Amino acid sequence: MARTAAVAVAVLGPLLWGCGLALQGGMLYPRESPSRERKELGGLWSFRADFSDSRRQGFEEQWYQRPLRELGPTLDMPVPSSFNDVTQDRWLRGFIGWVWYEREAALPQRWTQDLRTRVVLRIGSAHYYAIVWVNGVHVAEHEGGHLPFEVDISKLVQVGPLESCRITIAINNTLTPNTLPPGTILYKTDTSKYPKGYFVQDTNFDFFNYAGLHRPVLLYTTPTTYIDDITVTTGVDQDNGLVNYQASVQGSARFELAVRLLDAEGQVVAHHTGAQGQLQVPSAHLWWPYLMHSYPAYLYSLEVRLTAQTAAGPVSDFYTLPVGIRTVAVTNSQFLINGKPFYFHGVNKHEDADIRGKGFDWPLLVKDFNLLRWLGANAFRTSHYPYAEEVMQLCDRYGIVVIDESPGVGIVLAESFGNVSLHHHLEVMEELVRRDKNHPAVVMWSVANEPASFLKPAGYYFKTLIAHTKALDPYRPVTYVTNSNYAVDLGAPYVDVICVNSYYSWYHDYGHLEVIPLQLTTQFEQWYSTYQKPIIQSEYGAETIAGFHQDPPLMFTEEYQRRLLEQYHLVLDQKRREYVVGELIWNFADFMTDQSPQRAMGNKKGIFTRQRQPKGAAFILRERYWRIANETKHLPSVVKAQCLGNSLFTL
Ligand code: BDP
Repeated sequence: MARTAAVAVAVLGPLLWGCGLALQGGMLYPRESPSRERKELGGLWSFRADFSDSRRQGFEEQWYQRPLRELGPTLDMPVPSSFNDVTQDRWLRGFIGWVWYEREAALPQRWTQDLRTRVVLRIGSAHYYAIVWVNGVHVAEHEGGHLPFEVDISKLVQVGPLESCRITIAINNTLTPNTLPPGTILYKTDTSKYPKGYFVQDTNFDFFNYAGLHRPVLLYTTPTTYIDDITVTTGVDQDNGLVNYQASVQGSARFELAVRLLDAEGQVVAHHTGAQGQLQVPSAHLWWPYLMHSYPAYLYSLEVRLTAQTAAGPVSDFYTLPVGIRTVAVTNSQFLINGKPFYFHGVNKHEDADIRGKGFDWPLLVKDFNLLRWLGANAFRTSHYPYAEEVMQLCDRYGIVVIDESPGVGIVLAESFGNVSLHHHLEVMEELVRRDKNHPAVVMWSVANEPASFLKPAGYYFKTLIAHTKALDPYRPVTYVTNSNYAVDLGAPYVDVICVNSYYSWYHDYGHLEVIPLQLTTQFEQWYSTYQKPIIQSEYGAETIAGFHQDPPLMFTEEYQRRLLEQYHLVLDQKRREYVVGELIWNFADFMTDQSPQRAMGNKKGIFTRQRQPKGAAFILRERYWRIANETKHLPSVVKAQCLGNSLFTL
């Protein structure tokens, strides 16, 4: 973490503070189609961290102008991955400042010669601030480590015979009071204790600030006149499914759009022409959450076909979007999906694993979804930042309901409630809604986790943020997750659902599990009587080191975690019959944090280890979640039988 170097955020300043890139383009997920190709740029990239005192050597020497290897030593760096844990270098593990990634990409001839082809470079996530050059030309900058950005590079690669291009990406992981999440660089100026220029990155969140190219980087093509964005909202009218769509086109004003909706068997069930319209689906199959229906997660395909006249002749573009027909609504005591009460029984997650840190990894992802289904979990929250788009796609396919959270975690300084921060936060919500609006699995936006919502500016901050998010998407409820006291939470009047985190008999009353029922009951009753809104227990849990055992239970043992859960469940079982609409355990799996005396190699509140092996608590939750699913009476009888027999589920 620390290193004797004057990193000087001030020196990085002009690049870091240039807040506010207007949102451009629709950011449809790059899918192959008869008119679109994609080329993954995963694998080994050249890498160098700028260890110079100013951290500006790379800019001074213009490392983007020539291949990185010609300017000094480089490392092989896998992409996607965090860079922190893949080497043996302790300085790189805790590095703060600019790191440089570079690779050559071979380009198919057609891409460089056919001027009716548009070539786009897309970066799934670069944490935190990124600057991109192609063949030494600056093409993009992006602030924010958890959402994709892209740039049209056609002009740079369609310049005569060219077989490859060099992509250079500089990334800075420094967090400031105005970034999301916020952080502070602390300079340790007492020279009797620290060398000159010593600094550390301070944060107010409980996970390791992994950095690098965390998600796929790829090139894709579209025709020069192309479908730029599609927005779908759905409704239900008796037996009819309603699919409202709106498509936008770039590149030409003279175009026609034809839209078809196909069912899961590939049969056309509705069609329409024009840039917007409503498709009616008689006897529609609704998108139901996992364990709420015998055929959950039913997806239709919306095929959009564009034909346009351009100076170069006719052009066609095709894009297919998965669509789930479902409705979401909130009453003062219920969360409704398709008009039926939905109870969130699930987890909070992190993007976190050995070696790769926050790097996207298919085996890990599929394992996590298999564990969720084994557990009988029907929901998770993307604590504490947006997850990879591929995660959202699997949620759609498996019926796992998502509370989609922004990276607004650790907003506790007064400065982080000011206009600069608010402006950036609004922009991040725009990017998040733009990316995830069409996922049926996403049923609620969470704008923040545990902000200092008792501070005076929090009232205005959350009023503005929530109103803006609702204006972007009137079809989903909005919340933020609080650990404040019900009486002083200045943002609570604006949320649709109260999400409360509490750690009874963990962060206080150590060992006194017997006080949980009283304290939890008081918590729920106070919040409900003040706001009359449905409540989700959005976090609860206990640090547990797998393999530690003690009976009677002591803190950190598997027995303590189990008993603590059971005490919570006593109250949840009463209150879920009233106004509590969900429970999400903290956490799905153990995860890495900064080092501190409170953390033994990371946060150990997982019900699975970091390697995804179950602790005792996983079995308690599994039994509970399947039992609750059974009570909803939607579960098909064959699944019920399996559940009651406690056999293995391979749904
Ligand atoms: C909660 C935070 C979460 C922490 C958790 C904990 O929302 O990020 O990891 O506490 O202390 O308050 O384990």
